[in-house]
Parts: sequence; structure tokens; C-alpha cells
Amino acid sequence: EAGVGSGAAVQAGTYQDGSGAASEVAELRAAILDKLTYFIGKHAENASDRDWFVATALAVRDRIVDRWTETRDRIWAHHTKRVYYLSLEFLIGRLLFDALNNLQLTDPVRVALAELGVDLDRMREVEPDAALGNGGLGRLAACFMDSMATLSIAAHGYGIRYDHGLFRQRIKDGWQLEYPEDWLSFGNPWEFPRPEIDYSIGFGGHVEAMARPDGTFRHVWHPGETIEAVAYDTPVPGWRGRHVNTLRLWSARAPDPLRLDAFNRGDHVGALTAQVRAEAISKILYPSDATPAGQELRLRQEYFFVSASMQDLIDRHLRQHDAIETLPERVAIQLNDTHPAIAIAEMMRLLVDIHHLEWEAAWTITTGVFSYTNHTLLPEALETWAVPLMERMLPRHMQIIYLINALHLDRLRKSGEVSDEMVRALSLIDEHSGRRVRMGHLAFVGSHKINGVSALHTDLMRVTVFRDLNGAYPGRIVNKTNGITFRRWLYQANPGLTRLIQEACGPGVVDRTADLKALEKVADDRAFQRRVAAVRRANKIHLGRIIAEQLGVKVDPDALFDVQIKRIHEYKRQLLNILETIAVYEEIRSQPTRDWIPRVKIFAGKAAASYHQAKLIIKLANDVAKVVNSDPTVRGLLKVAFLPNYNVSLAEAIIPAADVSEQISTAGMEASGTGNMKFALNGALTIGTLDGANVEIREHVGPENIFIFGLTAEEVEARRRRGIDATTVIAASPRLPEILDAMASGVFSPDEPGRYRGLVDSLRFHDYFMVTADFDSYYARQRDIYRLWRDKEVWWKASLLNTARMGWFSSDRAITEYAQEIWRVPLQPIG
Ligand code: B1N
Repeated sequence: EAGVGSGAAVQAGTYQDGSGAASEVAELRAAILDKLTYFIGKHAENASDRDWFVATALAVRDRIVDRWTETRDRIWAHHTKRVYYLSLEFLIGRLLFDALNNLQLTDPVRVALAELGVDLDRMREVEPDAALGNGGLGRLAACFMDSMATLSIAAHGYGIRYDHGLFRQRIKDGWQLEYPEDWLSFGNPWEFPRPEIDYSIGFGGHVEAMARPDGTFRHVWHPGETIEAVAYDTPVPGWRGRHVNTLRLWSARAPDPLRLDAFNRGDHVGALTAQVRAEAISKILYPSDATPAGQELRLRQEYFFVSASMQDLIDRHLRQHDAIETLPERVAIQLNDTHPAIAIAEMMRLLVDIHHLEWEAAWTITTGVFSYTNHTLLPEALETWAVPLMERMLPRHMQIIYLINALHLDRLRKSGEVSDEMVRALSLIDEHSGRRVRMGHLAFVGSHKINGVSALHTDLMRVTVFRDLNGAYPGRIVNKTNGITFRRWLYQANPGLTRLIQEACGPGVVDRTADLKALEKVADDRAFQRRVAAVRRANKIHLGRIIAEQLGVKVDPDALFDVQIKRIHEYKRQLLNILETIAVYEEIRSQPTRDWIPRVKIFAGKAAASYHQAKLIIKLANDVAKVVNSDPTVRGLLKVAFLPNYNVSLAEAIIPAADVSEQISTAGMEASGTGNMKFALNGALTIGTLDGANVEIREHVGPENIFIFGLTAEEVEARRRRGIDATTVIAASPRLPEILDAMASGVFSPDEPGRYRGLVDSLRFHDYFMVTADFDSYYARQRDIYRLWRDKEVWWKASLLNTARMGWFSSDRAITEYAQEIWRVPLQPIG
């Protein structure tokens, strides 16, 4: 039943549960050896860990493939309605343990490998971490793929097979440096190249209008350039291997490998330029998170994968059902933010120009199939494209967008009084600073449902960015609060806690997250609490080893681990956390003999390469770490650790070791957050603002089990209207003046005393993110946490109640809501 990898060392030959497991182990061992011999071409004696990893992955993959083809046949036979999840990012991380756990193969493979003298856990580390995403948005797409397969939804993920994912971060002298990431350099055993599945993608050129006898026009786009999109498929097995979906990623190829005429003339570089230009499209992920990439290559990436995906899904539909008109009955397409929003215009082009449907019929189909998820309201993050760029790169799409806009505005004008001001707000074209296409508006009018990713975020959508559209199309905006897959973020990442949970809630808890509630009954059982504490301590020792290896900093596993891991962004307010760290440091120095609680402040996260303020914040964290960690009066009571190269795998090691989770964004700015859910599920206590999904986490775990502080979204708005000069706020604070003076005068940057003067000035005079306004209440909440930490019985009760009450935040719940309320597709619950 259990079905969750033990994570414990298993002795060779000891796996037996009387259900044929011994022969299973023998078969797996033989399969792995077979792959090593005939696929890799090596003997066991001279195989590296990487060879063993590839051999194991291939052996496991064979088991997935059988279920994959079964799934495809079943969907085909039943004409099941399909979901297409379009995302420019899939932050999937490592896949070996996903596959093993979902197929219930962790223990037999562990034993099979042990019999071959290979340690499964060591092999786990050699798999590259597939970082085809920046942060929450990309990781959400990966969690959703897991849940769609688990719920037996006929789903396909569509995205780009970037040669290089998110950059590798190194820290040198405290500064972030970016290096290219190279996840494919040793091949990818999980994917199936499909060179026979390729589509031509056009760019540029011109549009020819051809008159029909009835006086109407047919439009023919003659692209100036075409590029091939080639498919690579990765199977995505759901829980217990019941259903296997496909993640199809597109790679760009030039139609001609080289210009032979140029080569023969002796122009060897020129012979390759077209190829280089074509293949640049899938070369690298844009490292921007909640900021627009805004460059021509980005628009090329967006259209490239969208066009390939639309052609592919229409082909599949026509192979299976003969009429294009039935598309909305058979297909739902989810747009993961506006990055794939050009799909609305592409679908219209394909239906009208290629499949010769009337505009109205095509529009009914389009709005019937599409829905759109908004992930941010930050004004600078809303995608717009300059009209001249669109006209040059996608001339036919620009015409289509103009027509969509005209009909949309006409309809609204006919249905009532619409002022010029409203027309400006409702138009797909923004005329404020040069004409630009608003991709959010395009996605809105072309979809039947638009959703936000937390209750607060969805409320804010209705009154800010989409206020007028919401008035014009009431009911179109709905909420779908994000979720996370417990399979990766609890069962795999924290096998120790999972074992205790299964003991308390029954083994079926891994199928029914609602069963987590049974933990409430043992929440104040001291003996159980001690065992949970022992698991946490072991996880902290494991993390401590990583910290020692990476930073040469020794941390005490009995100290309180206070963690903030996420992209570095001013709105996420790592700065607020650093200011509190400085406050604690100053206090320990001035009152060294008080009974301080030992604590470790752990940070990790990447800054966009061009985001100077974020990079300076990384430098500050490292500067503070250097001073604090080496100050003899601190005596190890406070340690600061900035772990480099944050990624999914590092998160899996950090989250189960956290005592406190920092979710401290300026209220109204973090659309949802999903790290907040991972921590609370693993029993860390949250200190956070009333922002994003924190609001709903508080409702579920209870206000006494979470530490909320700071201004509300409304209060932030009101204060901003009054002005963001913080001089009086700072003067009124008992601690801020001293902290800011220390920073500004070079206490943490003796080598360059003025390094943080600008940062401090911006806090003093333009504190847009309300760091100073929230500091005192944040500081007070931190004291409440330390008080609770001294009373371990109350602490562990709160921790267990967090885990017990987080079941609702499963991505299975989120996907069930999408399936029933947006996609209208069938699903099969587990458990
Ligand atoms: O999406 C996550 C949310 O939990 C986070 O709160 C939100 O910040 C994040 C442009 C984005 N919003 N917008 C982006 C990513 C890449 C890019 O190029 C914007 N990411 C989010 C999941 O809902």
C-alpha cells in the first residue's frame, strides 16, 4: 500500500513483501544491466554514476512507455476531451524520483542497484536539474502536469525545449555571476525525439488580399522566413502509473542545414547564418521573472511554440474527428499567462485563412476553447508589444488583432453608453506611449474564462488591470487558487515526515490529502511530537552539510532555521529580512549575555541579470553574512547563509529543514506564492503579510498557527497615495534609524563604505515597497516566533496543525477545479 520510497538504506537482497517483489528486483536489475551494456556500451566495472543513472532511467522509462501507449489508445478510443496547457516555462527539476515513486518502483530499484553495488541516492544527485523556468509560474506548470496525469485528464503540455535553461548562479566576493546552464550536455534519457513531427513556422513577409466573386476577401500570408519546429516528447506518469500524459517541447531548426552556395563560394560563416538565426529561438530561456522580457527574440519564441502547438492540436483533432467545428467539444486550451496569448490570433488565422471558416464561426470556436491565467498585476510586468514590431514580424496576426479589437469595441458601443475614456481602457491597443498591443486584453477577450491564482489576487484583478473588461464581460473572471504536488514536495522531499504521517493518518493519506486532518489528533501528543522533531533535526543536519560544503559555514541543527528562498525581487522584500538580521546582530553585540535563541538565517534565490537593485541585495546579504558569521561576540548565536544557485533540487533539500518560512512581500504584490504552501505543508511556521495565498493559508491553518504582520493591500494603496517618503516613519521607529545608519556608513561594507548609501536613501525617500512602514510589526512578530520556539510543546503542535490543515493546497484540488469549472473535461479522482 505505502507506495512511498523509504529513503532509508536498504540492504542488498533484503527486499521482500511476499508479492513477487524478489522477481521484480531481479527483472529490474537485468533491465538496468541490459541498458548499461547495449545502450551505453559499458561494463559495470567501468561505469560512472552518470552511466548508471542513464541506464536506470532508461529501464524505468520502458515501464512508463507501456502505460503511455495504453493511455493514448484509451483516450483515442473514448474521444476524451483534451486539455492543452501552453506555457513558456516548465520548471520540472529532476525526474528520476518522480518516475520511481509514481510507478511504485523506488524500493525495488534501490535494492536492484544495491545488488549491483550502486547507491540510488548518489545517483539522484547526478541527474541535471531541468530548469526550463524562472520561478513560481514555471514550477506551477510542472506541478499541474503531475496532477493532470494523476487525475487521468487527457492533457498535453506544450512549451519550448530550451538548449539552456535558467542560468547557473555563482557568488564571487558576494556578487552574483551568471553562467550558462547545460542540462542536455550528457543527453536526456527521459525524452523521445520526434523528428517526423515538424511544422513550418512563418515570420515576416506580407499579406495578399484576394477578392472572392462575392466581393469578400481571402487573405494569404506569404512569410518572408520560415523555421521548422521539431517535437520532443517526455512522458509524464501520474500517481501509481495509472495514466501517462505527454509534455511536448518544440526545438527550432532551419529548413536548410546550411547554404551550400555560400559555402562553395568560400563564405563558411555566411553559409551558417540562417541556421544560427533560426536555432536561436530555442537556444535559451529568458531569465526574467514577473518582469517582461520585451525583446524581439522573445516574441519570436512565443509565436514559434504557439504556432507549432496550434497546428499540432488541430492536426490531431482532424485525424480523430472529421470536423473542425467540434473543436470546443474536444479541446480546451489553457494559456499560462500572456506569454502564449498570440495563440488567439493564430487560432483565428488557422480557422479563417487555412480552414476557410467564417469569422463569426471561428470566433465562437476560439473563445470556446481558450482560457487564460493571469499571474501578476505588477504594471511593469504586463506584456505589450509595439505595433510596428508586430506588423513587421506577424503582419497577418496584426490585421486579425485589429479586427478582433474593432468588433469587440463595436459590440460594447452597441450595448450601451461607452465613454472615450472607457474605450481607451477596453481597447486591445494601448495608445499611451506609442501604439502597443496589450496581450492581457487579447487573452481576455479571446477566452471564455480568465483566472487569478489566489482569492486576493483575483479580487484585485477585478478592480485594477481588468476593471473595465470585467464590467463589460461580467462573470468571466474566476479564481483558481494555486496548489502544489504533494508527491514531490512532501512524499519525495520529506520521506521521514511522510512515514510518520502515514502512521498517524493511515497509508491511504498519500491518495487522499483530506486524511491529513487525522494529524490533528496527535498534534499535542508529546511522543509523536518528539519523533517529528527528530525528523526535522535529521533534515537540518542534511541541509547543514550542504551549507558547510557550499559556504564553509558551520550551523547548529538545534538552532532555529529561518528561511527565505525565492527569486530576488524588491517586492518580495529580502531587504526587510536583512534589516531584521542586522537588528538581531546589533542586539547580540550590545547585550551579549542574554539567553539568545541560536538562529540561522538562510537565503537563496537568483536575480535577473539586468536587475541591479536585486543584485545589490544579494551582495548585502553576503556582506552581512561575512560580518555576522565572523564576529567573535556573536559566538555562533546568529549565522547567515546565502546558498548559491537556487533551483528545484535545492528547494527539496531546504524546505523539509525549515522551522520558519518567510513570505513577506508587500501586500497586493505577490499574486499567490507557492513556496509558502510547500513550507507550511512540511510543518514550517509562516511569518508573512496578508498577500497572495498567505490569506487563504491563514484561513486553513488558523490565525493562531501563522504569524501575520504588516499593512494590508488596501493600506498599502492608501499610503502610496499619501506619498512614499519614509522620513517620519523611520524617525518614529525604535530601531530603524540605527540600522540604516549602520548600513549607510559602511559597517557591512568596510571595503567600500558608500556601497549601500543609495539603497538606504531609496528606503528613506522612496520606499515604494513599504519596507520601513512594515519593519516594526515584522520585528515584533519575529519576537513572537522566538517566544514560541522556547515552548517546544506549543511549537510542534502548531507545526503539526499546519501540516494537518494544508491538504486543500494540493494541486490535485486546483486541477479538479480547472477541469470542472473551466475546461469541462472528465477526471478520475484517486483514493
Ligand atoms: O506566478 C506564480 C505565483 O505564485 C507568483 O506569485 C507570481 O509572482 C508568479 C513573466 C512571470 N507571475 N508572473 C510571472 C514569470 C516569467 C515571466 O517572464 C512573468 N511569474 C509569476 C504562480 O502563479
